[in-house]
Amino acid sequence: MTAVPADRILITVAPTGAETAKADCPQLPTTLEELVATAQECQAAGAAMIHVHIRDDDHRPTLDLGRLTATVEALHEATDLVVQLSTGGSVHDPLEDRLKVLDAKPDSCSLTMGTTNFGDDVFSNPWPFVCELYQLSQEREVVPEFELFDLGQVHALRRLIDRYGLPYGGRVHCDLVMGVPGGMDGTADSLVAAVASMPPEVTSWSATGIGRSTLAVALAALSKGGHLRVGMEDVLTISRGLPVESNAQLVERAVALAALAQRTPATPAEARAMLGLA
Ligand code: KMH
Ligand code: ZN
Repeated sequence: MTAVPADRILITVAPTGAETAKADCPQLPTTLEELVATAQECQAAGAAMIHVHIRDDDHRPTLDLGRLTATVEALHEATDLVVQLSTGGSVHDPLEDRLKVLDAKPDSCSLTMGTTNFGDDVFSNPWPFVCELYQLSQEREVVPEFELFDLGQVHALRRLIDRYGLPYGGRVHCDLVMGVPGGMDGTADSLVAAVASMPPEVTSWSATGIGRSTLAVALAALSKGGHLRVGMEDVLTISRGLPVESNAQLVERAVALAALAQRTPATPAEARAMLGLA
């Protein structure tokens, strides 16, 4: 198994998301070709994992299983990135469709630990759904990334592990998603509180700050020794009023910030070892 030096930072890119319209942001990768090109650029820039939402021919969010399967295969073929499919989808996706995402055979899947108000919408993750998705990930040998939008969800992770044991691969990787209107705010104080509440089984965690909280969260995560998720799912400006040009630009900035903290981007092989995939 690949040894992972202590200074390594896992950079995950979340290039698309389900919330932004292509018409509002033409540089958002919404076709398979754009996604693969983005993935290659982001790997070259220092990303080791990709968190994937896909779109249909009209650029609208979809959980179509054929498309998801083709996307996983194309990303595996064109890159070495750890491929993580979103099971969160969009706020409109039915829970049954979200469970079927695992049929596309990703390396990893996101798994949100509870229901969150999400702007004016509700991102629904009832406890029985969380348990079912978790058990399915164990059965299908998919490594979950636990998405934590608030402190209650950090405690729910403790409860999940107590009840069902460790994930496939034996590692526990979390991602703090901060600054969503309805979830915990994107501040250093909230990040410190969330990290302090994590169960002892957690082996790695990253953080991402939505919108204007991006830099505050990234800097706090680096200060606490965490990993980073960046990408146009989470932020569309590189500085006040200046649109992001590409996902690779956000990865490059994460690499530069990490370098200031004397951290080196993990390779995809190191990321696999970190996540229990190797
Ligand atoms: N699109 C959000 C409603 C995930 O990918 O698992 C949910 C989300 C989380 O993005
Ligand atoms: Zn997502």
